[in-house]
Amino acid sequence: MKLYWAPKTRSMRLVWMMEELGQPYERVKIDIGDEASKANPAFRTASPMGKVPALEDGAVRVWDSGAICAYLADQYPAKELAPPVGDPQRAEYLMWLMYTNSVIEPAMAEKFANLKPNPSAYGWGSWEQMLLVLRKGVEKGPWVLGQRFTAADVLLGMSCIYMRQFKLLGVEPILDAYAARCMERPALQRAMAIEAAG
Ligand SMILES: N[C@@H](CCC(=O)N[C@@H](CS)C(=O)NCC(=O)O)C(=O)O
Repeated sequence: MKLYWAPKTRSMRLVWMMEELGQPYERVKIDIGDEASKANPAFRTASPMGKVPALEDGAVRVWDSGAICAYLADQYPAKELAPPVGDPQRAEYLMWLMYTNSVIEPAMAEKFANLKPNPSAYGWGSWEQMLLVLRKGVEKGPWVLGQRFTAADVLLGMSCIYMRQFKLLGVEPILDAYAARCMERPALQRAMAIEAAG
């Protein structure tokens, strides 16, 4: 497998995911500030928008951190990073797997842009609604599905870590405790070392 990535980007989700999977893979660094680097044809086949992360796996080309996490978790069922089809927790897993890219990220954009909240019209609800639902989801723990750590935690955990780093959060003991549990995972620690090494 080949992962197109760049440090300090959403690629971190996939570096963590790869470390959880423990499968051999190659990282190909893309300089997202450099059009020539982004023009790499193999990269653009995997990522038509020129965004990282993107993945090559045999004949498969896939981009978007949520889609890649979903793909990998299903592709390597032995790693138990997704409840399989037919499992009673599958639907809840899918809902949380989508939550980062379909709710948290647009809500973060609302916050950054200081948009007037319009929760019944905006698909992500609002920044406040997003936090309320996320807190309820991770409160009991240790993971969003309870005892089972899944790819959904990779996406949600990175979101909690980044929202804190971006100084978007006030006092958030539940989200901070969840992020701290994520930070204890050896796979995330390895991913952070990889990112720090650039
Ligand atoms: N929905 C995508 C967003 C990816 C994305 O926007 N990546 C940014 C870096 S964090 C990027 O590659 N930007 C470069 C560009 O758009 O030119 C995902 O979650 O993977």
